[in-house]
Amino acid sequence: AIVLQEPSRTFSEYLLIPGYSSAEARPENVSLKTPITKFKKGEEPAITMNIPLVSAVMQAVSDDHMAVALAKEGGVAFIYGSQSIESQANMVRKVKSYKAGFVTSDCNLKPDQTLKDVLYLKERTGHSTIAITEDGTANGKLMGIVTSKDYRVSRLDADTKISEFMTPMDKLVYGKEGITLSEANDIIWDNKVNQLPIVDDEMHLKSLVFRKDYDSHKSNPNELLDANKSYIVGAGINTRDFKERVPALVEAGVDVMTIDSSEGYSEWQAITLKWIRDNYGDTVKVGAGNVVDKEGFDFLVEHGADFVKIGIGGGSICITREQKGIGRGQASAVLEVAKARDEYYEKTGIYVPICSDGGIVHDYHMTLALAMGADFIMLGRYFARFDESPSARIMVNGNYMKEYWGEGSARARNWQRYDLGGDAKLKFEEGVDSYVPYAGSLHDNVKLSLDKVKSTMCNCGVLSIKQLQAEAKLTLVSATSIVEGGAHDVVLKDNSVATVRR
Ligand code: MZP
Repeated sequence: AIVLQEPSRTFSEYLLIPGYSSAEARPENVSLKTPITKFKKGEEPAITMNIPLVSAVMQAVSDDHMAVALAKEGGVAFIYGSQSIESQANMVRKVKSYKAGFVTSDCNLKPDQTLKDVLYLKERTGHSTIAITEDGTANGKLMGIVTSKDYRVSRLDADTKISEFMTPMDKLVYGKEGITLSEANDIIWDNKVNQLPIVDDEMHLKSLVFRKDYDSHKSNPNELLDANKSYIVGAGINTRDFKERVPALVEAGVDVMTIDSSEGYSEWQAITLKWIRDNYGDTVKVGAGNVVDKEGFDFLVEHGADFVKIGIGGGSICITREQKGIGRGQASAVLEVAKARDEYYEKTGIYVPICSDGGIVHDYHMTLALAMGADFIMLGRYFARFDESPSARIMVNGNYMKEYWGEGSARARNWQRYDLGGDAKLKFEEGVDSYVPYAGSLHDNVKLSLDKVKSTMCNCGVLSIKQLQAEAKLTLVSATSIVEGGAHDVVLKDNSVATVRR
């Protein structure tokens, strides 16, 4: 065996050393733009993100709601592949049907459903407006609208039928299909409503326009849209059913895919990539992984990957290292693969972005991952905590939690992710089922995390991710300096100790 002498290191073993900060080094001057897909020297990548974050290919993390919420912030969600092809393609289709300024309603109920259904849908989607259509579908005949003010003030029973408290059609302000954004805007303002259903001549619902869409559209310069003004969306694929899944996702409008696998240095990935290139050339964008060293990176790039994902065994829900004894500390893996990417660029003039996947615990780990060479970061636990993730919010021991389970857990049963060509089933678990503390809205949390990243970049005197990768100075930390980094040698005030004021 070859024994690497350098230990396998994690993010928490490093710190950044500040560099010279000029007066220009202010957070508002920092750009977090970053490429997702490979490009030639002097050319632009096909897809660039405005923030370096993507959400994990996981049942508990990335569905269509997550995809829209993250694209609004400038990142990309990879919709989970451990579901039927039809249902994954439908999620992609829903995301692509959201238009800038127009939100196609996927939040509908029938008049004979109850307040309980309204509350569940609101909790699940975060939408405060629900369209009531004849058959409960997005294209059904519009019967009314329910917003929280319709039921919040009156003490209604959870079993009250929606028809008893919705704003019915004759009291509803609506617009006809074909009106322009500014006409819709005028109706909204003239009638002092917060939302405007758009219907066709038969009163079938076409979309909902929200007042906040104009505001957020104007005020969020990061929002990630491609040529037809729809949100950018990603999806996970596997090395088994790609011949059926890829065409369905492409037909649904997916912008970028990734082969989702616990170990990507394999012939299965080469076969999958070859099939995609043979059938679609370079028009379909697909990343591959996960790998943890130069050999893995070179292999996937040679077989046509648009980006390469790094990380084995570092995910918060992952027990692969305990079960199988394989993996590598995420920092060591990113550092080695980033070097391989730079060498490849030097040699060929082709830049293949790399993604650090899993193991981000603190916000500063994001900055470290970028400084170590990652072009973007995939996160599971982080996004699972927000309103927009698919799992239910539940109370555990007096605290709100969200459920978060690994793709290799018995709950997800994503055997394709661990597939080595055997029979089609999960043989043993490589992931756990867990809770993560509920943390509120994606928008607020992403903003806070990235404010920290930008602030640290200013401390390092850099204004872009490229500059951070080139100029960051990192130091290893000793066990005793880790102690020095937290509050130490003081007695922390604690809420349980009564304070006597004089
Ligand atoms: P984290 O952000 O929760 O630390 O890690 C998320 C990453 O863990 C995912 O993107 C994926 O690569 C990996 N993952 C997902 N399921 C499992 C598992 O069940 C896993 N072992 O390791």
